Order: sequence, then C-alpha cells, then structure tokens
Amino acid sequence: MTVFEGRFTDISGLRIGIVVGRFNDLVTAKLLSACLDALSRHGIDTSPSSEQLDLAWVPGSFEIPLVAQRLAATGRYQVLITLGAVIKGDTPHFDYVCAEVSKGVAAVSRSTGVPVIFGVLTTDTMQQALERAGIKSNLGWNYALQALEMGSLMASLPSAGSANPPS
Ligand code: INI
Repeated sequence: MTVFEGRFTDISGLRIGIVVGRFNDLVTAKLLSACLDALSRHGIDTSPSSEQLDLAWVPGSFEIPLVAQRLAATGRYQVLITLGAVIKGDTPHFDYVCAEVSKGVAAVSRSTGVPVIFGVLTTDTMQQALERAGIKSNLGWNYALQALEMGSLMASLPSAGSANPPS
C-alpha cells in the first residue's frame, strides 16, 4: 500500500501563484497578508525578487477564474491560491459572482490538473468577512497551508498511465 500525503516542509521545489481580487480589499489585503506570512514561515521565498511566488491582482472575484486559468496553463506553478471577498448586498449580484467564481475555480483545477485553493470568502456582512480575515481568525493562513499540502501532494502522485498492469 502506498499512502500519499502532502507536506509542509521540504517544499523548496514548489512554485505558487496567487490571484487576488481588489474588490473589498479591506478584506482581501488582510487575507493576502496572512497567506504570505504563513508561506514565508514555511520556507517559501516571498520577497519581491522571489522565483517561487507570483501575484496577480484582478478587479474582483468574477475575474479570478480567467486569470487562474492563464497562470495554470503556463505549467509554471504546482499550486494556485485564489483570494477574494464576496459580500451580500441588496441585489442578486452576489449570487452571480459567487456562482461564477466557485464554479470557475473548480473548473480551472479540473481542466488543468493544477490544484487551485478556493480562498474566496462569501459572507452576508462585512463584519463576517473581517472576522475571517483577522478580527478573529485569518483564513489566509489556512489557504497557504492548504496550498502547500495540495502542491506537494499532487507532485508526489503517480502520473496518468504510470500504473503497473496486474501480472
Ligand atoms: N466582486 C467581489 O470580489 N466581491 C463582491 O462582493 C462584489 N460585489 O458585491 O459586487 C464583486 N463585484 C465585482 C465583480 O467581481 C467584477 O469585478 C465586476 O462585475 C466586473 O466584471
């Protein structure tokens, strides 16, 4: 039996792309800050000259899947992290943005084979979003750990067609 597991150390070979929405950047900047802090404390180079980490800003969560798709298609990254904050307003706009970003991120992941961490908060209020972005906990930290785990796990799995046929 082979047990496959992701790692949180020995991850010097990982290249990570982050896509972050500017909309509600009071929240998304805090998610990003905790995410970078967690990556850095686990040994990822988060300096401006880093070869391990790239960051793309998009206008809002709706644009996240398109840019994630482009980054994933380069083959440069073992994992992507998406960060956004969709907060319910008085119109159905929230539902459209939530549906597009959640389905879009899942589609990018499946179509490219690159794991994409879904770090998009979807909340009823700004208060709920801020509670998840620093006031109580900060999920940006969790998204970083999930990225390390998934990036290293995917790299450790056998590739398609590599299974030995039964003898
Ligand atoms: N984008 C968000 O990331 N969060 C929101 O709460 C939001 N609301 O509520 O409108 C939002 N809208 C912008 C959207 O993501 C696109 O950037 C815009 O529609 C242009 O395509």
